[in-house]
Amino acid sequence: MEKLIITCALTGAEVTKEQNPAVPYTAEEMAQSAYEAYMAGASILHIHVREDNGTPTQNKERFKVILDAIKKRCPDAILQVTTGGAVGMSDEERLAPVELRPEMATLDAGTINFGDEVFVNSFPSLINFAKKMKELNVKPEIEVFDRGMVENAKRLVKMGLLDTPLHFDFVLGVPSGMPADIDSLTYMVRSIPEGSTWTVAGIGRHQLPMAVYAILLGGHVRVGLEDNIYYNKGELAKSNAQLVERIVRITKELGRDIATPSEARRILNIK
Ligand code: KMH
Ligand code: ZN
Repeated sequence: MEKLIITCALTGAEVTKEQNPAVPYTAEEMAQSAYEAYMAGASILHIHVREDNGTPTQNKERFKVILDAIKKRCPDAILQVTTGGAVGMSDEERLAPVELRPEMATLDAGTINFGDEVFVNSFPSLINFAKKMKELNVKPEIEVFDRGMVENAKRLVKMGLLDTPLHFDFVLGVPSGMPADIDSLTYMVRSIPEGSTWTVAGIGRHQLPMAVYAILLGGHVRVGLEDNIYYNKGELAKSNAQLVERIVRITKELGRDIATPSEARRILNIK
C-alpha cells in the first residue's frame, strides 16, 4: 500500500473559538497550529482564513499573510487553499486565493444542503473554478459530498478542464449530506475513475472511524478542527496536532507508513 497522506484542516469557516479555544484565527495562531500539525505528520495543510475576530474571509492579501507565515514554519508542506470559503460567498470571492498559485486548492463539485443552509456550486461555476486552477497550474482536490458530484468531475475531465489522475476528498457525515459509513465510503471509492487518489473527511464524531477505514482501504486521511472539534465524546481536542498524532499512531500500528510532503507530491502527481 502507498504511504498515507495526512491532510490537516486547520480552521474552516464554521467552527469557533467559543466551541473550542484551540480553533486558530490569527496569522500567528494559524502558523503555530500548522507547524504543530506538520511536525506531527501532516503533509497537506487545508487552509481557510479568518479575520482576527474569527470572521471567514477569502481576501487575497489576508491569505498571503497567512500562507507566508505558514511557509516560514513549514517550508515543504503542501498548502491547499479552500475555494469553498463560507456559504453565501460569491464565486469570484471564493476563487481569489487561487491567484496566489498555491500548490493545491479545493474544488467543491456540486450543490448540497449544508446543515440549514445551501452550499451552491452550479455546473457553470465548476467550469470556472476548474479553468482557473488549470490556467494557474494549481492541483485541485475535488470535494465530493454526494455521489453525483463524482459525475460532475468526470464531465469536467471529458471537457478537458481537469487533468487525470484526479484526487478526491469524500466529505461524509455533513448533516443532509452523504452519511459517514463503510457502505457509503466503499461506494464512493468504486465510483471514481481508475488511477484516482482519494482521502476521506469524516465530519464530527465520524472523523476517527472514517479515517481508520481509509487507512485500511488504501486511501488517505483528513483530520482537523475544521471538521471535528472533539478528541473523544465530550472531550475537546487540545490542538490540530493532537488529532494528527492519533492518526500517525494508528497508521503505524496497522503497518502503514506516513508520507512526507515530497512523497505526497509524488503520490498525487503534483509537478
Ligand atoms: N465551508 C464550507 C461551506 C472547502 O473547503 O472547499 C465549504 C468547505 C469546503 O469548507
Ligand atoms: Zn474547507
